Amino acid sequence: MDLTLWQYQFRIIMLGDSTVGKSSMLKRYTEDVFMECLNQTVGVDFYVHFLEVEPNVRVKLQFWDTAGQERFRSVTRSYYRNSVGGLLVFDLSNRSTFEHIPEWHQEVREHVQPHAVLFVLVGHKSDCDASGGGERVVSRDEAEKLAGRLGMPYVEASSKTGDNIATAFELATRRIYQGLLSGEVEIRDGWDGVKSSAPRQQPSQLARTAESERPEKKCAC
Ligand SMILES: Nc1nc2c(ncn2[C@@H]2O[C@H](COP(=O)(O)OP(=O)(O)OP(=O)(O)O)[C@@H](O)[C@H]2O)c(=O)[nH]1
Ligand SMILES: [Mg+2]
Repeated sequence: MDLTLWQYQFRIIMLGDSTVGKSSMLKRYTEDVFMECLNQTVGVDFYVHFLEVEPNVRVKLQFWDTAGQERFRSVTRSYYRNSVGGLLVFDLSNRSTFEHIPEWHQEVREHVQPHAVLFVLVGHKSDCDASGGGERVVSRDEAEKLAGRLGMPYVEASSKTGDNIATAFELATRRIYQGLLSGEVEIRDGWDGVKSSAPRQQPSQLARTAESERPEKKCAC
């Protein structure tokens, strides 16, 4: 099977303060590597991964890895509008990165309205207590409460150990896919958040069609 074939393409943005580990999460997910010393992202980087969300439905995930540093904000802002999903990442051992999450969320909302980006909140560096690299200063309970208030799921993960990294990305992907099936997410002209290889067939119709009626045609990237 050609691994570059896909039925849908989702654009997903990584957001959160500098050093929370956004690039490390993507390196772990797409290359299965972890680096103690990683250059800070300059502007925006780009990663690709493929995921089968159900049998014969393959999604190409395009990730925009944004720089958390404030001086790049005008560049990273221009990527909000064409993202269908996002991971809002904070560092479990750095309280201010958690406190900034509502600001990141609000900033995106302002730029994409009247549409929405489907987010997952990630408490990252969950290894921090065990590895001695720093102590956890944000409890699971308060992070779950914030996620609930912002209307998004919450997951704790570590790029260092690999724990829950795939879960975090798959949660985001499945949330978008479910949104497509339910009609919450719609493919719009002039918007690159979601692309389909069968553009005339509405994804919400797909949910109602029998298995045999799913689009057979696949598209290369
Ligand atoms: N203990 C621990 N350290 C991590 C983890 N993930 C990343 N780090 C470290 O955190 C530092 C910052 O990671 P990056 O992935 O560059 O952070 P970033 O969010 O991409 O930062 P910007 O590009 O500046 O926005 C690096 O030194 C990593 O080695 C993790 O899961 N556990
Ligand atoms: Mg980075």
